[in-house]
Amino acid sequence: MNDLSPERDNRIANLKGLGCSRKRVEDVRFTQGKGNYVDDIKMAGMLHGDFVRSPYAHARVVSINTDAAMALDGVIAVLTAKDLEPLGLHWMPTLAGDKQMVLADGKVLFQGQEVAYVVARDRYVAADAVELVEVEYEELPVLVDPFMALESDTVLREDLAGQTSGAHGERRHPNHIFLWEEGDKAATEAVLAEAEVVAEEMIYYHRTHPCPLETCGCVASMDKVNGKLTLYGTFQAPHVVRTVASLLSGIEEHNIRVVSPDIGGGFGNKVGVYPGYVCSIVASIVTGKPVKWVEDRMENLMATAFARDYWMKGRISATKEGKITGLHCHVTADHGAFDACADPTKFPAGFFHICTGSYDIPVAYVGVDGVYTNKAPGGVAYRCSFRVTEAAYFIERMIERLAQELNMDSAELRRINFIRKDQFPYHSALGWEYDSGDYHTAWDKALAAVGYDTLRAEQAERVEAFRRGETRKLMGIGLSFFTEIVGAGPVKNCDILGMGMFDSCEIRIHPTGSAIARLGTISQGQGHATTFAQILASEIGIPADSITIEEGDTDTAPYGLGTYGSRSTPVAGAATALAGRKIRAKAQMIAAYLLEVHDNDVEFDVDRFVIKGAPERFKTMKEIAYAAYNQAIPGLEPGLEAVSYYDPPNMTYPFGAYICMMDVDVDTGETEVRQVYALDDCGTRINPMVIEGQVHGGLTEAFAIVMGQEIAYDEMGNCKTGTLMDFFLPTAVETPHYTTDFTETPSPHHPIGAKGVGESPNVGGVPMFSNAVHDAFRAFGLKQSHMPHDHWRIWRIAEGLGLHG
Ligand code: MCN
Ligand code: CUM
Repeated sequence: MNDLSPERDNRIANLKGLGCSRKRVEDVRFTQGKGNYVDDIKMAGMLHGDFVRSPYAHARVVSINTDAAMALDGVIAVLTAKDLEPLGLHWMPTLAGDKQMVLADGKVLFQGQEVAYVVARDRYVAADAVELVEVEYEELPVLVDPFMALESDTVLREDLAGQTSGAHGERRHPNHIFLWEEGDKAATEAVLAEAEVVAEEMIYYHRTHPCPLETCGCVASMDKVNGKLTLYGTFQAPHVVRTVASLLSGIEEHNIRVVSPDIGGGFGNKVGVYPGYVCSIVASIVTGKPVKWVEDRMENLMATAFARDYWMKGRISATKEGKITGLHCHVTADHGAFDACADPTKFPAGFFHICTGSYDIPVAYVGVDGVYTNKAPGGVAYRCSFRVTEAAYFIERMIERLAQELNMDSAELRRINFIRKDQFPYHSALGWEYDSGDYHTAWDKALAAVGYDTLRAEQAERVEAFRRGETRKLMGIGLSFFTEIVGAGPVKNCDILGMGMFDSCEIRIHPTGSAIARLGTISQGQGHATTFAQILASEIGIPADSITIEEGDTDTAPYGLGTYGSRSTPVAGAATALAGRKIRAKAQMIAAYLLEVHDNDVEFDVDRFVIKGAPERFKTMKEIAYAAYNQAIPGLEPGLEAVSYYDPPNMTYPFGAYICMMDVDVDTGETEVRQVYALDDCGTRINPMVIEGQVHGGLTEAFAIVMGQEIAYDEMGNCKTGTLMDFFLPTAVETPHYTTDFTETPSPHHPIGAKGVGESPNVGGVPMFSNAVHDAFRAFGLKQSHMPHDHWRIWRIAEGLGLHG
């Protein structure tokens, strides 16, 4: 029999387990237009909701007249704050410990704010009725600049009048939300005061937006007979939505079913709770009919979770030889009208205090002031790992600035300051414990791969040629080395609205040896159905092709905190491996019984248990699965299933070395990215092809952010970038070509050594592209220019440096 069985290598290949570039199983339906997105959901008698939104950024709502709208044929209801108030639902809690208006209560605080909710027979009637709602506004002074907001007499949040403290401590001004500090301020100041060299810079990471192709939406369906509420929606964290919906509505949690169907990209935009969800639930409860709400593109860009908007003032010090001695950072964080950032509760600035980056910095301090302005709320979202993108941009710009002050090569400056391999686990000055890393190896590999010295020589020649008047194009080399922090998080210090940030996996093996596994996470395009089956395949010896992965239905999936912060692999992935090991432990007992030996006399081998020393005697997992259902095994229950809830002991710290080369036309401001090299280390790699796809996507988003994407406001608080005409979303035409590479430094605490990767390319990509632009002008003295580096702004840099003659 053994002779007929495939070779061990074939058996391993057959599993399509860890390390296999298995094709994405979900693409079969996606590429054929057979996905099932929220807007594909159609229910009998379904009604449609649409919002009346504020044209003003700050105004008092004098009156709302809904008569004409109600008179329109097909309009069922028009909800205003007055209707929600008796239910206590005209305001809702935010993830950041603040509260947010569901519908305008007395005034509006940003353009596009929800004022009234129209429910109608179809989407078209709803849109027409929105036009018929008459709202009288009285304009108020607008604050779009966070620095001015902190000086102004204009109070934005009248509901907080007189409250001198909020969810994160003291508020020193009516428009101030919190001051959050980490590190040793006095020691840092002392080091800076005595330093041989200091670089000082204000670095702005502009406001941008995740802009998933599918906008946010939901269908709420209240079954009044059975008292059950079903909510389909674009939720990155369906269980949390269920808990919040229960707490807000008073409906018991077992009577609420939240389903995230296919999601067309999340990127953090779909973590928060939006007024549309609350209004749709209320409308369904009131009408007894299913109610659908799906945003259009303008609504998505103008009113749902933005990203960044961090003003980061930095000072970094070093010895004359370039050894960094201290880092000081103060951030003015523009949170918009409500503090609706999606962060673990205890971290109002997310994990921004990873801003010491990949460097061994002995002493550091960071302080973040959160500020209210007349802009859309949200914050954090957009492939960010909770403000790590801001942190990485900050430190990687500061490194470049320091290199300038030292008149030193910035690749070398990085090298002499990297945390060394033997320093891991490394304790950073701002309180993190980096699990593992080997930065020097990654950096050397990257520099060699791009031919760094040759590039620098070419660049120097170009500068000379430019000075001689032989070319109008400069060349920038963009360097970036990042350390990510993903896998939130240990329950001891990470929670969302009080729910500890564990995650889960439940596995059920069927009698014929195939399986279903359900997880507390939810894919939005990351390929979980493909990759989680691979983890299991290697753990339990059942081919990935025989394992269904199901996520997103709270009636069936075990409780989990969802997918964001690249936490799925570090947390749910670990739960999957451990649930698999429970299956294997029981399978071992079954195998031993079948083989009539002691449990300890059998061992797992790829897809079977063999007798130690006699591998020709074995039971395959398929045979074991069947036995679990048809044999009476003394001391064992029938069946083969397991569940694991995993509380990670620490985050994981992926890292990477990114380098790009860019030509910059001094006269037109146009740029051309000639080469991008991205080396990622995300520990054990589950699916190299999926990882590459994640890196390509994240780099493209980074490219977009750096080269043109922004949510811009005028001084009246009008959002100037509410359409894809104005908001840069790169297509294949603009997107550069990427070369990816890797090193593999496993996480010591993760069951399979895997770290997250989904957000890394954005974290590392933004400093890379921006540093390239800055580097092109370094020879001419450019210190700092704010993103986005669109053609106009680059032209202005050249103009400012006197390069236009
Ligand atoms: N992976 C792997 N080996 C590793 C690490 C990850 O094969 N060592 C695989 C995973 O199995 C998974 C994918 O890479 O299929 C991403 O894993 P992970 O880094 O754990 O991230 P999450 O699954 O938690 O996804 C979240 C992350 C975030 S926070 C944003 S934002 C983002 C991103 O994923 N949004 C995305 N990538 C996205 N990709 C798509 N297509 N759509 C989005 O909305
Ligand atoms: Cu911050 S964007 Mo992702 O965490 O969903």
